[in-house]
Amino acid sequence: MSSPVPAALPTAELHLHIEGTLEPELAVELARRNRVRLPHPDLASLRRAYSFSDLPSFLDLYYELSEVLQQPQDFTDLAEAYLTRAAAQGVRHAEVFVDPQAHTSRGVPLEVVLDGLAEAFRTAEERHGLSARLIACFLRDRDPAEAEALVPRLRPWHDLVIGVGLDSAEVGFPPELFRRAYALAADEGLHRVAHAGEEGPPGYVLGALDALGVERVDHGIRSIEDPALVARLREEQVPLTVCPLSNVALRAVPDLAAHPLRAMLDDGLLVTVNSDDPAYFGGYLHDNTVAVSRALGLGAAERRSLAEHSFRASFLPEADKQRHL
Ligand code: ES4
Ligand code: ZN
Repeated sequence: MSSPVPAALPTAELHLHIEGTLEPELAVELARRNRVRLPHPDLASLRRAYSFSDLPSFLDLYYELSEVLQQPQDFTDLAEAYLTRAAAQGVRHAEVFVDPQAHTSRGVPLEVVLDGLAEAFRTAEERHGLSARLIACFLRDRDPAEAEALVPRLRPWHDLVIGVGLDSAEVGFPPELFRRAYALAADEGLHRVAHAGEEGPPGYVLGALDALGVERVDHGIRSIEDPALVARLREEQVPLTVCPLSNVALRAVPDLAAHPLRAMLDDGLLVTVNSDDPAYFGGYLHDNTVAVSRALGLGAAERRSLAEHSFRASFLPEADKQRHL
């Protein structure tokens, strides 16, 4: 007999790329609406393309499909679909990544992206009972000067965009390249996070902390290879946003049973569970929690800790955190 599926606890989602919520059905619909030719002629062949060997092989498809996003309404529809699904999986607060350069580099203006998303985020509280903000990520495999130029352009949206992040292909693009962009973001009063230690070595996590001054590390799973780093992450209670189904889909870990989440929890780290690119990796937030709990034998007490961690690790004002805890 299989054990019952545990109920979804109220949770904050802290590692979610809005472009990674583009379900194949919506991609096909937007391609038709915007007369964009997809390399995969139908839904069935598109679905077959969702099989990856590593981060770069995933990013090829992720950026290719992002091209169907053209008009403000496309970004609104994308965000509305995500917020609906997230609310159904217990998400009460979301700090959502967006990749502005993935759009501006192909001629879609920044205001199309941010105003389109803002439209959906504005009504998230009343429609879905969840608060949502954005974190604008720099693409680390592009010129750091582009990232530096993006920072002041975010000013008109500071109610919505509360921070900056760093994503895309990791290996070969160390955090130190973005020292100046992060210093500019800090001067603007923006929060700072970065992907580090997903495919890259523990030294990239150290670089994110020391060169970029990040308040939270995205993934960070390879930190466990460096005991001194683990001790520091525990002492400073640096949050790590872990994405189990993503790590398996991109082969950062061989399978969920080998995922370091339990070891990280047992080490006293402030880890949270998140969905990363749920349309590509097989599930939204609660799907991740259920799957990793089964594989690692996490019980109700551990799931409560994960949910509590998520609010502690969020950038919500202290009073709002307390309301959720
Ligand atoms: C990403 Cl899983 C992951 N890693 C790095 N960059 C990304 N962008 C979208 N998903
Ligand atoms: Zn990510």
